[in-house]
Amino acid sequence: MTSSSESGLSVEQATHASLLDQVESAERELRSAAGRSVAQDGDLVAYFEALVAAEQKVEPRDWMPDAYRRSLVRQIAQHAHSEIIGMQPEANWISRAPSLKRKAILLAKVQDEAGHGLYLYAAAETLGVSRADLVEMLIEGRQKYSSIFNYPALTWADVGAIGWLVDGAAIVNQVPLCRCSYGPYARAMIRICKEESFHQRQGFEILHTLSHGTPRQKEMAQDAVNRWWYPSLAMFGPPDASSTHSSQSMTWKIKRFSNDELRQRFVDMCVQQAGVLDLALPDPELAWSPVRGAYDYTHPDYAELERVIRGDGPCSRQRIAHRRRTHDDGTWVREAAAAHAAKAAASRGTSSAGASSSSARSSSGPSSSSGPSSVGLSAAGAPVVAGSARAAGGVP
Ligand code: BYC
Repeated sequence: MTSSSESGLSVEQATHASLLDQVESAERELRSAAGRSVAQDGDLVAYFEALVAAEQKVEPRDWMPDAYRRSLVRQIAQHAHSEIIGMQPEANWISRAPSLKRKAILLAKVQDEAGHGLYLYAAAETLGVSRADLVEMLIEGRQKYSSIFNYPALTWADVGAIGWLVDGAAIVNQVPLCRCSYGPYARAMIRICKEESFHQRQGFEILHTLSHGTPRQKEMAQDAVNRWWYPSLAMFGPPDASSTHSSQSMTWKIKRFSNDELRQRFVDMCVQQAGVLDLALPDPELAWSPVRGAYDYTHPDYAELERVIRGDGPCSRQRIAHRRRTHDDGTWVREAAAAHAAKAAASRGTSSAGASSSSARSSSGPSSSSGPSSVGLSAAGAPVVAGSARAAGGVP
């Protein structure tokens, strides 16, 4: 007979394998798109539209409409900020993890999130913005990050619920982004999704252990799921009718599915997994609809989402204050890295003037007609060629 633990993980493993299959298929598409089958006849707009229509990737060297560039910078920057701010609720538990093994796993997970932030800032930089400017905009509240990270992680079970629900929602949202029309973002997403799927598994495993432990542990797991369920549903954004960017983003193939489509996908996935966890989802309206072939469910409170997005979430001020403090604490590291880069450039006999003038770079991106050509210094001091796909790492 299969133990409940084995059967629990096998259901989760099946979902994990299917998500990874989708990521791998997106990776194959990316490689074949690198071959480019669209002819360029000089008409830049027509060429851009043909690339997108033919499922080819738009690369930093290509002409692109200003609005496409702006929308990508907006989304990728918000995404990068979310990864970095998202380290806070879980990092809070590193020193209180219940065993050395749990601590090592959580430490690795939080470090992964920092890495995801870096891939994404690098992808944004290929659009002609600098990471330093983006970080500044986050700290000044001029750019957003995901609403979910404004909720507190109150118990160890929250670390499980964050992994299962928050990383689960992130994967459902991000796997389609592996097929985004902008090459550097799609490539970054492939690496991120591969790692993210393990994050979700570790959360599931924490909750499975707790829900099959003592009555007090099970109660703690249920309480965490109760508190994280609706904020996780809200991560997918406002309902389609009030989503300002979806339609244009879908035409440009930045987004592949609407907010409500992805939210539904997430609900359907969680119902099955909650059964295996032997935990209830806190929604009395949850019921299979044979007509729709999906679960009916109660939507999150979108007025609350709006408030949290505006900066009025339970931990909003604390999150930004902490980010500002750590940014200030890191000033000497950035200065040391910049000084080292300048010294290295000088010893190679080249001028370091361009490398130290991050503020001289345009923060609005290069002109859409000429395409990106700026070279600058990232916040970590590494030279960044805005036109280089390599800045976003990975695949051709
Ligand atoms: N929170 O027109 P809409 C992670 C904003 S990190 C805050 O539907 P769009 C992880 C939206 O930006 C998870 N703001 O927008 C890390 C827009 O405002 P602006 C982050 C939200 O772009 C660590 C306005 O509302 N994932 O995975 O079409 C540990 C109207 O919305 C939210 C990503 O960033 C929200 N929940 O769709 C664990 C994925 N929802 O810009 C896990 C990439 C909406 O006009 N991003 N807004 O001022 C996306 O897929 C899309 O940007 C969204 C929103 C689905 C989030």
